[in-house]
Amino acid sequence: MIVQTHLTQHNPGAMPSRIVGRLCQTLIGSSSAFHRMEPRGRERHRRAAHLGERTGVSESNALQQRRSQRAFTLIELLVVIAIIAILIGLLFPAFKAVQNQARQTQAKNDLTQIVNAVNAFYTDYGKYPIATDDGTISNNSGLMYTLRADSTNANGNPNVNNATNPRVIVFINPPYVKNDTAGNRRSGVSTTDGQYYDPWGTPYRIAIDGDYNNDINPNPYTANTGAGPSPLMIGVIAWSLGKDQTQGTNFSASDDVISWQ
Ligand SMILES: [Ca+2]
Ligand SMILES: [Ca+2]
Repeated sequence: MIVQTHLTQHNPGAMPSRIVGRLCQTLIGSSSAFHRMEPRGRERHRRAAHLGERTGVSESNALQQRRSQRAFTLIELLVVIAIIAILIGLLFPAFKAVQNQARQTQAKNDLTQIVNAVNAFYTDYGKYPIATDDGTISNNSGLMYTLRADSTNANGNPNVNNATNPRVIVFINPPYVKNDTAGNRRSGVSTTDGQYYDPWGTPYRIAIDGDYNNDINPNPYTANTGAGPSPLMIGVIAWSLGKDQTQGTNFSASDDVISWQ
């Protein structure tokens, strides 16, 4: 319309209306083509954006689908927890059994060291380190002070001023207990009471042939129940009351650990 008005203003009546119409058509057509071509970049951008939106939506859906496929349901989670609980229930007793076996092995090793220390003392001094008979030594602190060459003036230590071990020979060197409070002493010597404790918290028992007739009489266990005859033809024995911290009678039925087997 603008073009038509313009042409009319400059040469009114000189040009037939058909030509004017064609010119207008041409110019308007060119103008339309121009307008169609000019925003082609924007059109592409819009289409790309639209396509991108669609792609984004489809990707989001696929992601959600994958997540829903990968996620655990509550039932599956409960089943997994139940299986883990059953496995722990099965393995825990086995773990405790292994732990107890390790403690028995440690107790056996400690008992062997005690017996060897007493025999070594006998070899060095020609007598046993403590005045005793064949009876059970329940409180081993005096014996341990002597064998450890510890002259501490405490707990009725017979080795004060190295009285019972004048050559100050260390025959045994056990570790100290980690927790030196009543009921918590394990696997070592207490500086509080001087006793040597087993892995379950009971002082090791010891018997020495204090009457020097080459036997321990009687055997602390019923004869021929797994701990030998009675009397025992041995100079020194030591034993642990085991996990139940109680002296057994029938050795095979007890959980005790002994040095002479
Ligand atoms: Ca004897
Ligand atoms: Ca026992």
